[in-house]
Amino acid sequence: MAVSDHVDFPTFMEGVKKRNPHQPEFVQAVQEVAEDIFDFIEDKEDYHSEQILRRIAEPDRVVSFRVCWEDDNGNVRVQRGYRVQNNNAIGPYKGGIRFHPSVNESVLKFLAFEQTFKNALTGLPMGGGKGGSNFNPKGKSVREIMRFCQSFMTELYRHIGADIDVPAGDIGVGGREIGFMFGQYKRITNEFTGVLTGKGMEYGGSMIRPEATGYGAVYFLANMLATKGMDLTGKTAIISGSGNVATHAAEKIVQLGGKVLTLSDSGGFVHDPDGIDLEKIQWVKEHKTHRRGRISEYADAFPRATFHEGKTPWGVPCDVALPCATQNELLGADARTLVANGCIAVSEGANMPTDLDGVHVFKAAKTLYAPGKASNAGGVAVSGLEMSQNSARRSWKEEELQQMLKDIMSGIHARCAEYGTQDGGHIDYVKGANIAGFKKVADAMLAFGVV
Ligand code: NDP
Ligand code: 2IT
Repeated sequence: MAVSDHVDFPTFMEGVKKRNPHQPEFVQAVQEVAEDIFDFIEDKEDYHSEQILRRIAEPDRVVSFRVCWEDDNGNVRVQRGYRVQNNNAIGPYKGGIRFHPSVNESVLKFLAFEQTFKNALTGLPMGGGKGGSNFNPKGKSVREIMRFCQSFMTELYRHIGADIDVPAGDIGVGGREIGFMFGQYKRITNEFTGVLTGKGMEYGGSMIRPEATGYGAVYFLANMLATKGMDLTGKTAIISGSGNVATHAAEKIVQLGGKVLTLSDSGGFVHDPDGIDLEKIQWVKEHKTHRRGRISEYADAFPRATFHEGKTPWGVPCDVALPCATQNELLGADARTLVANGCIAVSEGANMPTDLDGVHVFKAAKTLYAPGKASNAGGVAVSGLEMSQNSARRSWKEEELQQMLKDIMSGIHARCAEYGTQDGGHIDYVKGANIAGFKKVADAMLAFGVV
């Protein structure tokens, strides 16, 4: 690793670890970026003297608050809520809200850090943020979820705004939760503004926002395959997760002629050798969203499929893989298995699903490997378009938005290629995404001086 005039890479990482004790996910996300950025900034004195990387890796602020609510049995429940505002150098803070028992400060700091580079890559004017709570929506009634969302927003509202910070959905937060939170924001402030994205069509939402992350991850995959003269026709795909991102990624794979073999949830994965076609994907969507079912029940509904309890799908031979569930769900050993099985390309729908060991395996094997900050940016990009539509008080047609999403994903691919193309023509998408995202934010920060 190159040595800078100021600190070398190991010393920088030691500092990050020391300042962020017990925050392994955050340290991991910073390391993945710093590995590429240290080489890039070696001969760029401004970035050193202005301590740009160190400043991006220090959130502007972390807000933590108590969220009390009453369950259906009249018990008082106490959760912790957060909003991490990482960086607003190029636009208002922007990023999702996650409700999951695993949420803590480390997870949200890593997500807000990643979001900063991702949002810069989209080419739209959005800074990076993320929020959420350790609230577990599983097993809760709709009224309980509503009361929780209202209580959460009763504190969050003072930290956000259409030109300040614009949250959206993530794990455990979909259109229904956004509706409850928007309703409470509007009630408290008496303002109808585009303060959240992922809204319903009746009150300022954008067409194709629900589909955008999964579809975008497949468009990015198609862009990567095209560099090798290939497309998705006849390709086998394994996908993890069975939520918003996974089901829409599956849908687009099938529409482009591929065959989806797996989906999963935290209980295990299903393998359907016949392929998970559009009808079966629709069944999964309804089963998971409306019936709040488990993916294991897919194997009862479609008996040629098998359920593999407690397992991830990475051992199933495939041409392409899309991790679309959660962070660190694809480890070094899984990456080695995928490479050994001849997997050509990996497009991350989730945020940081591959651990550092896995990232190094894909880089060394020259796999077509897209990090989430590039390949899953379609969701936040359409959120950015929703913000524009809200500001202009208009809405674009579906076909226009579909084309804009495709163009934005091709633009991100081109930005990655610009900074990630190596001798021999192979594109290191991790390096390309890190440098392109960093450069835009860094140059804006240089313009502002020391703030
Ligand atoms: P959903 O809540 O719709 O679905 C999450 C899926 O991942 C479920 O199948 C869930 O299974 C599974 N999952 C969650 N946590 C775990 C875990 N700890 N171990 C195994 N499986 C898990 O979320 P999304 O589809 O929206 O989000 C999925 C990923 O995509 C996340 O990493 C998110 O940050 C990322 N992302 C989402 C965007 C969006 O627009 N929604 C945009 C960009 C990235 P179970 O039901 O068992 O919990
Ligand atoms: O990780 C992400 O990019 C999201 N959860 C979507 C964020 C957004 O503001 O649409």
